[in-house]
Amino acid sequence: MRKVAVVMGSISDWSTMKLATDILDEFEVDYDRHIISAHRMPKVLQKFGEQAQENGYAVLIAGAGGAAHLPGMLAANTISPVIGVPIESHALHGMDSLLSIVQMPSGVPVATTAIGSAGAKNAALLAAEILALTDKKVAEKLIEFRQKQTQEAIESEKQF
Ligand code: RP5
Repeated sequence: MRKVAVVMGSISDWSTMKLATDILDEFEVDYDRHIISAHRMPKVLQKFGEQAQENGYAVLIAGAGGAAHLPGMLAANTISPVIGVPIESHALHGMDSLLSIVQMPSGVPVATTAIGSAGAKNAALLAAEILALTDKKVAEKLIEFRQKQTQEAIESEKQF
């Protein structure tokens, strides 16, 4: 079973990460949601990462804010691809989250998206694109999604 894990560091990340699960729902991609704080639940995090492959997770989406260790530490514990979503923090508007997720040293990659809502949505789309490499149904839905988006952009000109 190939599915996606949507992991976040805190329940306070959910309003952003829900935008990712909304897209996974739209693409009928199977996923599980988890709250795993890197600094409050380090042992749970390690076990989750180590068991990600045997639990059938083809891709992990990890959203975290502030000193956002979660995506990097998950990536350190699995060879499944990890997509990091920088949550928009209050103090530094997500720049802290972005820099701490994107600046992974060589050897353990995290595919980092934009800060906040665009990043959460794109993380789900990227996960769908990875699944689409071997799942024709998801590939077809992605093509439809792109066509609809293009059409909406074309139509928007008429609203001037
Ligand atoms: C991070 O700290 C979480 O990902 C969250 O974005 C941030 C604040 O967490 P809370 O203090 O709201 O639980 O671990």
